[in-house]
Amino acid sequence: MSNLFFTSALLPDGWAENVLVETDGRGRIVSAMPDAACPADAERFAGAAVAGIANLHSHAHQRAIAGMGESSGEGSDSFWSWREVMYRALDRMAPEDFEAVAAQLYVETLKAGFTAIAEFHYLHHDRDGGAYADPAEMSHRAIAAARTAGLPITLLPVLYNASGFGGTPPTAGQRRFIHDGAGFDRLTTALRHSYGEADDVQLGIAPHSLRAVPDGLLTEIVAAHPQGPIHIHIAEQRREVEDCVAYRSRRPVEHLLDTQPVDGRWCLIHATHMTEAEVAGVAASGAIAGLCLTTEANLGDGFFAADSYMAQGGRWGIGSDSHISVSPVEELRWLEYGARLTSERRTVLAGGPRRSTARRLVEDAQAGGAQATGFESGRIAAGLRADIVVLDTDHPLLAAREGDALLDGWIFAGNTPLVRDVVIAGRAVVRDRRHPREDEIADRFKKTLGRLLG
Ligand code: NGQ
Ligand code: ZN
Repeated sequence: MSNLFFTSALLPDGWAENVLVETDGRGRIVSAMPDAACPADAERFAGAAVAGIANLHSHAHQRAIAGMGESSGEGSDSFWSWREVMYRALDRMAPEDFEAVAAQLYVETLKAGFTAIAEFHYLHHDRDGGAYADPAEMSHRAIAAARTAGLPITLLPVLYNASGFGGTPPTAGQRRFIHDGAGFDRLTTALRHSYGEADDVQLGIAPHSLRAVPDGLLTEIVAAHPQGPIHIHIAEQRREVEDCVAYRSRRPVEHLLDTQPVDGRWCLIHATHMTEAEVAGVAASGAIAGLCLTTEANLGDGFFAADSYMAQGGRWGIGSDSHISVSPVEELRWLEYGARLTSERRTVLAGGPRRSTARRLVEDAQAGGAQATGFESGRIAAGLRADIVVLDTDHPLLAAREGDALLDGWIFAGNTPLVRDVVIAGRAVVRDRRHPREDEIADRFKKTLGRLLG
């Protein structure tokens, strides 16, 4: 049992002051009482508390190459050539290197105000493509890194089986990713055995894409995993949409909706290229659209039909994917700005007159992130996890703001990170913008990159 006291907090029915949050031994909220006195034994946070947002799409290993594919004419001019740069960086990455990179990323993730991460994990095998003595070695490393940082993790072991539609064989650069159905089943069984009961770990599955998983195999693994989130990359680049149409005479989202039981367990990553009928189909399915604005911008993917999808009640969340940027502010700001730039209007995603744009974006991303990760979180309410971020209301960027104006200031104004404290399962893991292990973790990360890339 522990008590947390926030001078202001966004509760499910609105802003409240002097909120006392009681948590139980597992870090769940027992009660959230406004207008309370601060008991002597409570941990006090001066600032605006909001439920954390889950980062619903991560490839942790790509943190090692953030910003490295930005020179023209060096093989990094398209999504597909960027992918070759990324594959090459994996040639030398050993398990301890991966863990060091992931730990750095996960500390950055927490400090930015994300309170969980879904790791879409496909770096399974040794450098020569052979299985490790423990085939779950790299999955254990991801979870160890998340535990070092104190970040709840949804591990999504990826099934990667082919390099393109029609089951074309994997390329040499993909050798560390590949499983058949039986190997994938052994991995997910081992992970369930190790982490099935853990409070800080959720397990799901991730068929990599319709390109990388033939239809029959996709149907098999969906049937074999009746619980937990299912994430898939769906329609990021026009070329993959064209390849899908050439192979199946159908677009990827259309094909998925027709052939799989897409519902609230599913998260469609990069539902970038959709027709209006596909937008309506995904919105009606209850699935989450996993939006990764900064990566999609960085890789030149295209812009998601946010206005239409949200107007139809579509559910969505955000992820930092390649980690070119790790910030809910940037993801949400780019989402609204993309909608403004393409529609030539303002407050496009506010959801109606006289509403705060950031309030709408933050609340949708909280709910979508919770659904996509499987963690019971996303609101400061009894029964849910006490995963909470506190905004620094003393900062000049938030001066004279209250209520929703604080969220609008956080998401749209300036470039200073305004998340001051982060609470995970009722305990502060970031205090005054510092993580207690950040120096040690950053040192290890820098040494690792020196070895990998030097
Ligand atoms: C990935 N990343 O799996 O890391 C992909 C690139 C692919 C993004 N799609 C590789 N952003 O899709 O084949
Ligand atoms: Zn991805």
